[in-house]
Amino acid sequence: ANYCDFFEGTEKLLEIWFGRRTESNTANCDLRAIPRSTWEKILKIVKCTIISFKKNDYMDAYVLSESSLFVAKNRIILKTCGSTTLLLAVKPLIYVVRDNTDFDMVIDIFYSRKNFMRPELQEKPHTSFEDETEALDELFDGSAYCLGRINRDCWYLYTLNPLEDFIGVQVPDQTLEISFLAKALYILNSDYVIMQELDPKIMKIFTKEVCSTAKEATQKSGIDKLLPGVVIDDYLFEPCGYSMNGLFKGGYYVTIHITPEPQYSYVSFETNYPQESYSDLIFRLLKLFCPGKFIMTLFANKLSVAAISNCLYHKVDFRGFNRKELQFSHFKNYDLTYALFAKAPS
Ligand code: PUT
Repeated sequence: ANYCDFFEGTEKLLEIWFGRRTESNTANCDLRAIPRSTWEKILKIVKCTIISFKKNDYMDAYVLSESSLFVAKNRIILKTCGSTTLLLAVKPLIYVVRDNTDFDMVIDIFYSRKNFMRPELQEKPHTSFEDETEALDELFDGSAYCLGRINRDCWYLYTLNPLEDFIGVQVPDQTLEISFLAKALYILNSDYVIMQELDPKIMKIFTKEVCSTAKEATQKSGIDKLLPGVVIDDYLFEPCGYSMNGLFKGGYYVTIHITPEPQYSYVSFETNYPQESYSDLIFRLLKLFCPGKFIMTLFANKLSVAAISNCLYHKVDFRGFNRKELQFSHFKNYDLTYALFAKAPS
């Protein structure tokens, strides 16, 4: 990662589920059969590298030079920040899956990201969501959406278009994603803008100036106590920046990425850990990072215990934050809540 003048912490996120049209030949239906050297080739196209690896019985988890890769039996989650070119790797990835496994269909696909802080620094096809959509449309029959305000903070999603015979993901599944951000404070009658950063004292923890190891940063910040039973693989970048992958029994993961520089501080949190309500977890995350604002999205399918959670966000009150936006979408297999909260003026 390059931390000179600016770094785009905002990630591109791709999740693809694979399946088979028939019940036969399922012996070689495990994406974890794909060797590390093949992932390295795919990641070269994305312009990032593997810097750490951990696995359990359910998932392989790679910490990358720019974020994370998770590989489960029939699902891949690739999250990359900076000026990586994630979408250039989708076609090669589909070929790799076809050549290394007996999967013969994509069950569902989700490509999503928040609007970039500096979109002009991105490379093709990430130069705009329209360009990204065009690249994905060459491979899939999908639908593209924008949630939030197209002229301010917003969140883009591309997902598979449900056809008549669309089956989709048939296991309980949920994903909570949160972006913690600084908030711009405009001074009336002037062009003067002050950024209400993510708490600078906390952000400092994720620098080599304050912590000499990733473990120290994980413990000092309290990340190790966020979710019980997690096995953590963490990395502290030189001179600053932090990534962690966490694995749980049952195929659950958590991943946190921190860009601590005050001018463009950014924290992302993501998990598929099932909860009926995520309020407690979000409270703890807010205490941990003290953002100026945050965007949360929650996907949950009908089989998920989190399905109920999707109904809660019109009621939930995160102390010290005002809910500025709330959108609820109903897709064929998943319900999605998008919400933006901003720190209440003190
Ligand atoms: N990031 C998209 C998540 C979809 C549901 N697992």
